[in-house]
Amino acid sequence: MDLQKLAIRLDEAAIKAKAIEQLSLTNKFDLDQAYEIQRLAIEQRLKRGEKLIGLKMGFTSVAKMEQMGVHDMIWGRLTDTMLIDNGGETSLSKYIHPRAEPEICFHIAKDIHGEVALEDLDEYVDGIASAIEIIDSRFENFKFSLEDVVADNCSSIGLSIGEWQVPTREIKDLKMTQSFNCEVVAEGTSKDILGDPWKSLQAATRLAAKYNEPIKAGHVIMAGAATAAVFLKPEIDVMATVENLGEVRFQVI
Ligand code: OOG
Ligand code: MG
Repeated sequence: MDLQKLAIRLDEAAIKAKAIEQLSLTNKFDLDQAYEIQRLAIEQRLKRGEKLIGLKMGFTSVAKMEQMGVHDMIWGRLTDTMLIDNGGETSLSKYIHPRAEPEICFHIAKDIHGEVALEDLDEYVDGIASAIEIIDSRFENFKFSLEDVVADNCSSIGLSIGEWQVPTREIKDLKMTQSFNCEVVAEGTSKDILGDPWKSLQAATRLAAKYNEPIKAGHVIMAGAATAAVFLKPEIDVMATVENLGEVRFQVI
């Protein structure tokens, strides 16, 4: 099977903001091949001059796994063109069927070589912030298998990060809220991210080591959503608040 061809199909679907049929309906590929398709698709972005800014974890909460019908943790890559300024705006025309979800994001202080144990992570983190992720599956009806969504870079398309706060381990049970035009549309607790979002960062170090993807100083790691994601609508103010970590917002135009 031509993994490069599948990678290009996904990359073009993202550029054109046009959904395609699930790859797994007509192609048989396993999880490792799915990660290779993801790597090749990101390579297309890097060739166009985009810069890798970090990684995202996905399906680190039961709410997300249940919403999407998938039952394993996944990870994807983030690039600079996915960033939306805190307080900035984003146009719906860039997306297929975008959804937003409140998250917690880690800022990496120094290069990570290999898996790091949960208790040893502190020296690698110099900031924690509230964040919003926009996901936009390239597949019709937002439907996919685990392999499909991994190949599709875990539906990544956008993220906005709030002000960096001094790192603390006390983020195990923080209220997380997302609102559209001040109306709450999703609510949860950071406890639902693997019981502790730091565990998501730990998993990121394990998976990055396994797949030979370096985590570098300055990178950001998104820990994954605690709640189901909500479809964006035109002309809304999207805001996420994480208790103690502050808020982050952008305008949809
Ligand atoms: C896949 C991305 C999952 C998360 O935070 O769990 C994810 C999807 O839901 O389309 O980003
Ligand atoms: Mg997410």
